[in-house]
Amino acid sequence: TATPVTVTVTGAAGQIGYALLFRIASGQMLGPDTPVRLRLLEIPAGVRAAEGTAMELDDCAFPLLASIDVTDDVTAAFDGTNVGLLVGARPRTKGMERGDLLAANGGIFGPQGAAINAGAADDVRVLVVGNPANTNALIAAKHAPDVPASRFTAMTRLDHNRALSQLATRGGVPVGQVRNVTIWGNHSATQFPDIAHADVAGRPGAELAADAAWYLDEFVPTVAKRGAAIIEARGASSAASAANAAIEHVHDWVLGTPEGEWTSAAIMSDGSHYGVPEGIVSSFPVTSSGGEWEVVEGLEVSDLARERIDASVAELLEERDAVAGLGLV
Ligand code: NAX
Repeated sequence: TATPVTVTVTGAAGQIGYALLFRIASGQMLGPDTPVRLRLLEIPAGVRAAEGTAMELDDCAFPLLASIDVTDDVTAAFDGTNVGLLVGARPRTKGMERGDLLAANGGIFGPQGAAINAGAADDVRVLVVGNPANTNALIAAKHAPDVPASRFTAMTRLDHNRALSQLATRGGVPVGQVRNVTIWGNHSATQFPDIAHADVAGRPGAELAADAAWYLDEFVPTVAKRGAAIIEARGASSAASAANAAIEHVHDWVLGTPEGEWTSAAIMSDGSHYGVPEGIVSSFPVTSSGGEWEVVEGLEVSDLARERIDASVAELLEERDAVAGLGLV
């Protein structure tokens, strides 16, 4: 049998953690032939609840689940880790300024990056889900100088899936027949969900985008503000859909994207794609093969897209400057 893969999940006692862990343990993330060792990292106040989740994981008797450890020790949590899912973060609370939020998260993602640098496996791959995800990923990467920066990513797959779903509804086609939308920029309200190159059951996305009133006044805000709409309806933020997106991000990263299809992921920009400057974690259209993301080249960027991408990138640069000012990167 295959060697188990060590998967560390932070914020394991939270609502995304609860939706995520059972799917990892059942093989949906790394495939039906790969056993997993789970490491659950929580803050001390969350350890007991994480232990409860671990009991439930035991009770599923998943054949692929080789072991479960629960800890509040960041060094132990990342020792030998192959896949790190960084879900736990400090949420913005009432009256909190952006600087406070970035500083609080720097206090989480800096030490986690350092622990990954010190102890993770050579092939470690990290997905940051906890918000502000792009900048938290940047902070973690900067604290892991010995790990290639390409191993630190942030999640825009939920935004991507939201765009696929909204586009399917508009086109009146099953969502399985929609592909190649792109989320550009930051996982925030400034993100640009681009449908110009999409395939909507054989119909070019550009055709639907030509209806600018629908595209810009309905579609784009619906995708970008879907998180708030879920909170409004459910009384709690997206959890199962976020966990699903995390599963798909890591699945595609490790096992590859399907032929002829791309997805969206926020990756470290090297400055050579679509005018996005070096040194920020920004979302691009990407494919994966051999365990490496690659930016899809040669897509035409309209004036509209240029403007929207630049605006989201400007926000990422501001966040980077703010955390640099705080000494976090
Ligand atoms: P919860 O508040 O339910 O759970 C977070 C858990 O993280 C808590 O159990 C907490 O004790 C733990 N935690 C806090 N600091 C920690 C640390 N230093 N080490 C380990 N654990 C720690 O939040 P949940 O709904 O699960 O959301 C988690 C994060 O995902 C939030 O930051 C949220 O904003 C973010 N999201 C990101 C999305 C994306 O698309 N990138 C979408 C969904 C979600 O909003």
